[in-house]
Amino acid sequence: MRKRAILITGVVGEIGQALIEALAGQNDRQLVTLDLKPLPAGGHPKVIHVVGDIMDDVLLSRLITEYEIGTIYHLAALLSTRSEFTPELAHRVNVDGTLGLLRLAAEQSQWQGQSVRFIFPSSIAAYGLPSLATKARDNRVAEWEWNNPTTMYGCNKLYCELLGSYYSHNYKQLAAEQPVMLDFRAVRFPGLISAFTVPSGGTSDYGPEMLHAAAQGKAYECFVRPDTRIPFMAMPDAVTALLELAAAPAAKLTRSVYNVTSFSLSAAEIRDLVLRAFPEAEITYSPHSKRQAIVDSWPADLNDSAARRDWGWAPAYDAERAFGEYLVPNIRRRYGA
Ligand code: AKB
Repeated sequence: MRKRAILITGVVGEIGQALIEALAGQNDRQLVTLDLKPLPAGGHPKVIHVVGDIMDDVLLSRLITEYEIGTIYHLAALLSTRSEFTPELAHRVNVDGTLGLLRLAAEQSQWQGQSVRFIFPSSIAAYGLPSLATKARDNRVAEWEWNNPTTMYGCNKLYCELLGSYYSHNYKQLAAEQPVMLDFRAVRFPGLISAFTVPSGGTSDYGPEMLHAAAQGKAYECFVRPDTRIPFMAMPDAVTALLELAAAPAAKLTRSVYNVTSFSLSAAEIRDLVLRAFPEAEITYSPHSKRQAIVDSWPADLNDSAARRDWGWAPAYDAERAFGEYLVPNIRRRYGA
């Protein structure tokens, strides 16, 4: 008899490390995690970690002979800045990797006779606003607006949302017998800020980088203009969003992709919050025109009313609480600042 399990891909990334702690604390299901890298600090007592590639079909087949996977959190991805240096690799990882897992989840749904739940973090990168004037006018975008990403990562996320919906509702729609469909659910995250990890390869990274640099007494050159505004979220709220969406009754969901957000800040406002905690910090601006253009194409705020209405989404951390109660105290402890 195979053991019921939750599979998390890309677990060594920022979201994965926070998600493991939350799932390990609340679940008696076996957690099976997959990443190209080993788990930091030698592993986690409640987790079976597999070092491997999501593109390795033999490895995935082996996993499903050993475990009956009921939920997949598919976190593995190359982020926006990194993807622009290696767009074809990004496509392979972000799209082909997701496609392989969707197929696996679809086949498992049929085999088990019940839907496998597929939880997918998408991103504000799925949006692409054409100008700063439009960004100022259409300040709080809804899920269906401005789906014109300018980055490979944004294109990948948007397309994978569509693939997820296809595998949920229309997979093999002309086959004689309708298969049991998987249950795909996605959140579009804003920029995420963790007290415990520093992101790499993203374009919203200036927020967390500014704070982590200040706590270490390092000077920081912000790569966007002071007036640049996008939405952000503290990592505990990001984990809550994934868990709540995964737990929501299917009958309540009216969409497969939901915006979620907590607070919108300009780079200057982030700098002010950082300086309030670390008054000696040296933070200057040296905008990088191409990264600036990417962030300028992302919305200033997200309309997350569908998530609030359908599954009770409500962030616990506004900007004051995120910095005052979560980020600054934990970062101070981390760096002994
Ligand atoms: C990135 O900057 O690429 C990510 C994202 C906004 O999805 N943090």
